[in-house]
Amino acid sequence: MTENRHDKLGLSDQKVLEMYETMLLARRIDERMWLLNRAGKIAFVVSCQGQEAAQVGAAFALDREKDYVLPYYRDMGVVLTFGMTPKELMLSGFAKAEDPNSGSRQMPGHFGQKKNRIVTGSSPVTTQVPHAVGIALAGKMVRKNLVTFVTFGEGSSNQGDFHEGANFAGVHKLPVIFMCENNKYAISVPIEKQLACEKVSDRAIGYGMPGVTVDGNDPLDVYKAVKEAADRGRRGEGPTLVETVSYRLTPHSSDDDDRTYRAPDEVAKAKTEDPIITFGAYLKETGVMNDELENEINERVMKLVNEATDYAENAPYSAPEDALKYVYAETEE
Ligand SMILES: Cc1ncc(C[n+]2csc(CCOP(=O)(O)OP(=O)(O)O)c2C)c(N)n1
Ligand SMILES: [Mg+2]
Repeated sequence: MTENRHDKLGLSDQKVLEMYETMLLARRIDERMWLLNRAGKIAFVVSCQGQEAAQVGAAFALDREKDYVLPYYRDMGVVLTFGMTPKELMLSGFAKAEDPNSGSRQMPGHFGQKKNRIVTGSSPVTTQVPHAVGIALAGKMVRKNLVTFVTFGEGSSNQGDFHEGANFAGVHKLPVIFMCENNKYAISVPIEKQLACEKVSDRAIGYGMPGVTVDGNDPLDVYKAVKEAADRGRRGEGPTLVETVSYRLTPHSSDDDDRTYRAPDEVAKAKTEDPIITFGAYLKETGVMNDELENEINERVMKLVNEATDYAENAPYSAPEDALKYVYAETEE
């Protein structure tokens, strides 16, 4: 029998099943979006596939009532955990008026929802990092005891925004969790052409914070690291850099052909470590899930995905004149 690791982390069987269901939901929404894209129904997809364990494991370690998340475009697992619904994600995919992220102005993947403290990001990568640092500073000034959680790819860890944000957070001991989702590629550029140091987490020491690298295919490993980082932040001890190592299982986006820069057997090998499969196997080996429960979860997830697809496909587009809104304050005639 596989050792029960979640118990030791204070996670009940119910909680790890919720984690698994959220990971599966993210995966199935993403897969549906690809089908819709190839069918010509939605314009663009940028995937979470392969990173669900890192995203869901991390988000479960945060306080969903008060912490702020500043996700990057792949973080479907983070935003689902923080309360965005499959319908809302599909509305964004179909670019419909009711999309809460941007009212259909932004491309999918630009997550933002005030009521769930999901802070919207910009298309230039890594701009969310200094935003997270600023919100952590504000939270500290008003003594909210909140932490901010910001994610970015390993390629993005080369941007100035990361270094400036990390430095400021380190100097001022701000409660920020910097989580780098290392998926081994920045579009076509492999990791060895992106970094001269061995690990992204090696960069932490330069900013006076701890840096850890964990298995991004294991939601429990990620949960543990992010929980420790959140506790540290709330105790006033400052930021932490967490690097989760996984693999991007899809092309960079629906507009990319990854066969031009990586070998099919490399992708096939990564698929054997797919976190949906390995975490599902862990739950079975520890007796938390059986075939019957797995089928039940699958059916529940597919029902949500189907309902979300139908709802969003039939929802109205924005009125053309709506494009003129939210740039300047509106005045009375
Ligand atoms: C400042 C900036 N430069 C370039 C781009 C184009 N771009 C979008 S995603 C991306 C790759 C980012 O790689 P990584 O940070 O590893 O994230 P991943 O997509 O692998 O999750 C690039 C270069 C951009 N959006 N912003
Ligand atoms: Mg990457």
